Amino acid sequence: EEEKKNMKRGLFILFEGADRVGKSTQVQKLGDYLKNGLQLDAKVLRFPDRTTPTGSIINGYLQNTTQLDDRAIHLLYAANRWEAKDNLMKLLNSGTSIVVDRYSYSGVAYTAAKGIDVDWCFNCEKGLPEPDLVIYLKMTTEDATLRGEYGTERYEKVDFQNKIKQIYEQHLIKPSWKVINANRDIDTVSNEINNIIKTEINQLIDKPINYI
Ligand code: T5A
Ligand code: NA
Repeated sequence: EEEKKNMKRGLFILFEGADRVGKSTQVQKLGDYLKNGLQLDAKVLRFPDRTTPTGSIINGYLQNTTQLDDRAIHLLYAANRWEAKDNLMKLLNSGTSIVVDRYSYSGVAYTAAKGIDVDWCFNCEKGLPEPDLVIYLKMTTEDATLRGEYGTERYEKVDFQNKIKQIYEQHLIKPSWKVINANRDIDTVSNEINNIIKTEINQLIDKPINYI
């Protein structure tokens, strides 16, 4: 049995992007690479976490069985992250890396795309742990709609997806984010991401955990 690398703290790697760009697929692949390729303790997480009480309201909203005011659902998404904060900190401080499927930036992009002020949207995210690395999967909405099961949940409409992309790309992406062309086969995208992690991992874990 190979010995796990002894990490001072875990790494927080986040995947963001509009619907159907391949986030969940790549989150799983990177989780496997961290565990089996780099021999790290790693865990995969997603937001919204639909298994908690706030998550169950969010799930009803996404499946169009519950109607909610735009700001009310926004605050529930944020609460769904705040209730996970202690667990995120525990994992990172105990040396477990986390690969996360959506987080605060999804929260801002999807609510701001409804016409709500970006700064208002960001306020309730302030104080949450900040990811060490954000991977933004980018492709056109037209190509994303060609992928499986598109169009069954609330937000999966072309015009709205284009607005979400616009918020991400004009307001949220920072120079430190890795913007990846997601319109390639799964392994090509995954290999590019693995190489980025392999190259940057040592400098990333030397930094303290920051907060949004
Ligand atoms: N939301 C979320 C908010 O409004 N506020 C918030 O604060 C948060 C956190 C649910 C919704 O909630 C919103 C955003 C969402 O609308 P979710 O549960 O993450 O969020 O959404 P899902 O429907 O699970 O996931 P997505 O639609 O975002 O899809 P992914 O994860 O980007 O894509 P994935 O990997 O599931 O792949 C989609 C399909 O494409 C194929 C896959 O096999 C799958 O069939 N695929 C590829 N095909 C070809 N080439 C590739 N490279 C492919 N990669 C994947
Ligand atoms: Na997903």
